[in-house]
Amino acid sequence: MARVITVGAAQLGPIARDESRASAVGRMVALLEKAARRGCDLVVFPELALTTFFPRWFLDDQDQLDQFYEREMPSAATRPLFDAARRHGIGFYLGYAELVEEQARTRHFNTSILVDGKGHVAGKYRKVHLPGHAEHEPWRAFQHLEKRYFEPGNLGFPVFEATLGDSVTGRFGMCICNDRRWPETFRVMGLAGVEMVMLGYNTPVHYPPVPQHDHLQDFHNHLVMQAGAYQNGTWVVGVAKAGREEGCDLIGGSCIIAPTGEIVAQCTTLGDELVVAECDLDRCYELKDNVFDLALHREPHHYAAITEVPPGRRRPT
Ligand code: ING
Repeated sequence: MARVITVGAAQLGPIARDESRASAVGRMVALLEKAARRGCDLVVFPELALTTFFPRWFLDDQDQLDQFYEREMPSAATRPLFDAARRHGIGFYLGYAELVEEQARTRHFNTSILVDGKGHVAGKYRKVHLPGHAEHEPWRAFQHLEKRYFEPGNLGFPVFEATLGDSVTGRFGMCICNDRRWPETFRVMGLAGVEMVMLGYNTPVHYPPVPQHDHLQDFHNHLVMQAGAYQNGTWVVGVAKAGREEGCDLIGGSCIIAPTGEIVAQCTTLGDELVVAECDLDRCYELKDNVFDLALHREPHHYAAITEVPPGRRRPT
């Protein structure tokens, strides 16, 4: 019996700086209801899906900044999304800014969770690769202060067994935005046998350090996700926060990618949009058991350089 789950990529258009969480949640509930009508078992939402992409501004008032983070999940504001998902028996991926007290200090992460069809948090991930910069750089048309507002994730790249839809159990992994540009992200999960990687992204068209690449953003977006899917024999679902958000153009291109690397469904607008595909998790093994049989073909004793930490980049303890 093939293990098929019906997956929805639920792209969001812009979220205004002063837009309430209730509004963003309402938009996601509407997409989830549409996904239910189309028989979805799982819905993937974008990175930082509850607020505008606030790292685009230099904010030095910590209280003002902390307004963009969630202290609990679900909260009163996000409960309607959890309730709608449970009502329909649909699992979902949600990206949000997490503020948490851990090891006796306040920590800030760019986080995603996988919630199963019963409304339980089946897995959590914290963004490892933080792009951008940590100090105000006024030369930029807009800032990208993820290195200031978040710390690198401390959960690694876990792969979770979860049961979705008509009792289909699969191996699910998550990453967030810039993580998708690093092959190590997909390979670590590939080595853990991942069958579907979910990720959200907020990707500006304009990349201030190298503006001559602006026209390549959509190409690079699909290039890295299709490569990650094919080279690890996994489904990949990538979902954008898209459109002109507070004057900053974000790419769309949300899509569902098969383990062969083929895009099987893709959004064509820059607004709230749902695309759906039936994903047969067993198709992963067309790759995992053949061209990318990692146990049979890899030669790890030649790869040590990949995990060496360059001097001066000692991991924080
Ligand atoms: N955004 C962008 C991303 O990695 C970026 C940052 C854009 C990096 C373009 C390099 C090139 O898609 C986030 N949020 O990581």
